[in-house]
This record gives sequence, C-alpha cells and structure tokens, in this order.
Amino acid sequence: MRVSATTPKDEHMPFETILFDIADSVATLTLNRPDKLNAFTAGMHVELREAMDRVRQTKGVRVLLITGAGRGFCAGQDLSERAVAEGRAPVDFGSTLEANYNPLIRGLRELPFPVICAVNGVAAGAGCNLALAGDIVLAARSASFIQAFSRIGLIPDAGGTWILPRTVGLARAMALAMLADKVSAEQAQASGMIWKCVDDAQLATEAQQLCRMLAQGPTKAYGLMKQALYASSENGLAEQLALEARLQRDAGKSHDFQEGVMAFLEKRPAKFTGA
Ligand code: LHQ
Repeated sequence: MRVSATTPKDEHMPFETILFDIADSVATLTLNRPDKLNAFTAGMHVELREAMDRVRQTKGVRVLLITGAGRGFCAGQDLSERAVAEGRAPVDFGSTLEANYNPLIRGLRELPFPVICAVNGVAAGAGCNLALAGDIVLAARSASFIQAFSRIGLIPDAGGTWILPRTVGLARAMALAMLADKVSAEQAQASGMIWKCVDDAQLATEAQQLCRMLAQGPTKAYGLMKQALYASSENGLAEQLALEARLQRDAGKSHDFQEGVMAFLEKRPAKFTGA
C-alpha cells in the first residue's frame, strides 16, 4: 500500500515543508526545509498536524519513521519567523508550544506503535527534543544534539526537560541545558540519550530495516510496552506491577500472543498481524 502526500484542502497538492509517505505499514515523515536545516515554521506545524492525523487514521500503519532532508535533522524553531523574531514585542511562546509542539510530542507518545527517529544531521533546540521523542532513536555518526535554548535565553521545550533527566540523568541534563554543548552521536549513544549511532552511509538502510522488522512485529504489544515504560518513571513499584498486570492481560488476549506461542511450539517464525 502506498499513500501519496496530500493536504486536506487539495487531495493532489503535495506538502511544502515535509515529505510524507506510507508504504508496507511504515509511515515516513521527512522534514523538508534543507536550506534552513529543517527548522520549524508555522506552515510546517500545520503540515505536521495533517501528517499526524493521517498516521493515526490510515488503517494498517504499524511504524512511524521521522527523519530530515539534507545535512540536518531539525534546527528547532525557525528564528527568522516574524512571530519569533519580534520576540521583543509580547509574543506568547507558551501559546506557541501549546498549539504546536506539545500536541506533536504528546501525539508521538500516544501512537500505539513504535516511532523511530533517524537523526541524519544536527538536531538543535526543539528539533533535538523532537528527535529524542522517538521510541527508538538512531543517529548518523556525524549527527549531533544541541539543547540550543540557553544560547537565546530560553529553556528546553518540546519535552526536553522531561526526557533528558530520564535518559541521561539530572546532572547531565542540567549541564546540557545550561551549557548548550554539542553532543556527538557517539556521546549520545554512550550516555543513553539515544539507542545507537551508525555510519552515515548506513543510516537510511538501517532505519528502513528496523522499521520493516518492527512493522512485522507484535504491534499491540509494542503499544502496551510504550504505555508501561513511559508510565514507569511516574509510578512506584506497586503501581507499576499493577500496570504490568493490566497491560499483560490485554497482551495475553491478542492474536499475536497465540500466534507467537504456536510458532514457538511448531518451531517456525511467527507471523504477527499486529492484532
Ligand atoms: C536557521 C535555524 C533556525 C532559522 C539554522 N532558524 N534559520 C523557540 C521559540 C518559540 C517558541 C517555542 O520554542 C522554541 C524552541 C526552539 O527550538 S528554540 C531553539 C531554536 N534553534 C536554535 O537556536 C538553533 C539555531 N541554529 C544553530 O545554532 C545552527 O544553525 C546549528 C548549530 C543548528 C547548525 O550550525 P551550522 O551547521 O553551522 O549551520 P548554519 O548555522 O550555517 O545554518 C544553515 C542555514 O540554516 C543558515 O541559513 P543561511 O541562509 O545563512 O544559509 C541558518 O541561518 C539556517 N538556520 N537554524 N533555527
């Protein structure tokens, strides 16, 4: 199945700031303003919302892959946009976050299947935290991660203050936020910020292989794993054990569980349908 990129207004009009494609149960969203390192604009946020709606609504999507076109992944908010550049005037960044970034990050978390980020180059500001919002994050060896916010007098947003202490610990999170140091892909892997870095030439292939593999996996269980793991930092052990029992009850009723056990007993590869 291949679904072409369209906007809601005109079924045949392609997106302008992103590329979007669904094939073989994998939705691929490519940020596509390479001249500006794929910095977010208001227009891009509109298109991202539409793409996310399509991801949620298209039956059969089992993985979302997010990457960037050109030499960058995403340089965060486009600082030359009028609404931002006029920051001297009372621009309400809180509203910008509530309208655009927060629903995007929450939306990725709430998708009941894996979100893979393939970080092809620099990821800065909100672009860094979009990258880190992936359930599994791969990066090209030449990619880098920068909590650039303090350089312009802002605090990490788009979930940065939530994800960083949980992945790299509070001491590193605080220093990364205050110092805005560039973190290489290798350092990001070593510190637990991302899953792994791979040679630049291998990134697209590895990401696609990973997505293909996950798209044939037990999707329902993946969705339940997301719920359990993301809840774990808020729960005590007793609550987490209760949550595991509740979610495992659901997993145990799935078709994929039956298939997994049958396949094991019959000594053959399982054919998961995601249900
Ligand atoms: C850009 C940008 C960019 C516009 C590169 N904007 N053009 C903020 C405000 C409001 C509400 C809510 O939340 C936020 C969240 C945020 O994301 S704040 C953080 C915003 N991002 C940054 O502060 C990062 C700014 N960019 C950089 O520091 C550098 O560009 C990095 C370190 C990412 C890459 O450096 P280089 O590899 O040396 O590339 P470059 O600086 O030469 O950039 C290439 C082009 O991209 C260049 O355009 P030009 O026309 O001169 O070739 C840049 O102006 C443009 N660009 N980031 N955020």
